[in-house]
Amino acid sequence: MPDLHELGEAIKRGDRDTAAALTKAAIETKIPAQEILDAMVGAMDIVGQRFQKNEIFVPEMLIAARAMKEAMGLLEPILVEAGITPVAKAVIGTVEGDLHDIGKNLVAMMWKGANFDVIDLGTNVSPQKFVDAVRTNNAQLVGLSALLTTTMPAIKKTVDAIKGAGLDVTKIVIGGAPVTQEYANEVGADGYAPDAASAVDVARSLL
Ligand code: B1M
Repeated sequence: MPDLHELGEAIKRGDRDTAAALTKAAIETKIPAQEILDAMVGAMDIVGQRFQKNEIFVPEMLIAARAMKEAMGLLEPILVEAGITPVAKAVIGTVEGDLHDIGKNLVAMMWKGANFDVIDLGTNVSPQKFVDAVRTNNAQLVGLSALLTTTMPAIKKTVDAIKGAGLDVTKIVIGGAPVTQEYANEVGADGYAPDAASAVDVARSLL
């Protein structure tokens, strides 16, 4: 009988091969998809908490997220079959003029780890492209990342464009090195997260 605790441990230490093998075995032995998913999401929650406490750093979080991604790839068809849907649909991107994507990718991975369906628009994303993606995908959540003081105003433009398009039900979370809670308040964003792990907590609290 495959051990879901071991699956969680493999994800936490970023052991992709073991995570994939245990996921396959769990699927083959007909462990309910929801139980497998809960073990994975629980493991990523712990990874996030360790990151927040500075017990682990970006590289460890990245390899854990990659192991999670690999295992999720195997589980996804089973979740679809079982009618288990992601808890939310999220659109994420780095704002216009900004090419930094490492932090944004980390947030996208952690959101996927929390069982959000994430549409990643990449970098240098215009306000209109965010609006179009939110509308097309009926997204409940938007993540805006900015790493430059010179691109912070693009956060405000994007928030204004999304709210101005009548998409007020969509919650907007912002982050990035120069971004603060005060700035989030000033531009009317719904939430601010200082790091990728907190971005999960903030998103869950808004949804
Ligand atoms: Co650039 N860069 N860069 N850069 N770069 C910084 C940001 C800078 C601080 C370096 C410095 O001068 N000390 C500085 C910005 C200064 C400022 O504006 N205050 C800077 C500059 C000036 C520039 C250029 C203008 C340089 C030039 O060409 N003259 C240029 C701009 C290009 C552009 O975007 N138009 C530029 C270019 C680049 C590279 C392309 C070479 C490369 C980016 C590669 C890539 O991303 N694919 C790069 C890099 C790597 C950096 C540094 C070294 C590292 C950034 C990084 O990835 N950090 C950075 C200096 C530094 O931070 N030490 C620097 C790791 C990452 C995990 O952290 O992205 O902060 P971070 O994400 C964090 C949090 O911020 C948060 O979660 C993550 C952690 O969990 N977070 C969110 C991020 N997004 C979030 C979204 C959320 C929530 C949380 O919700 C949606």
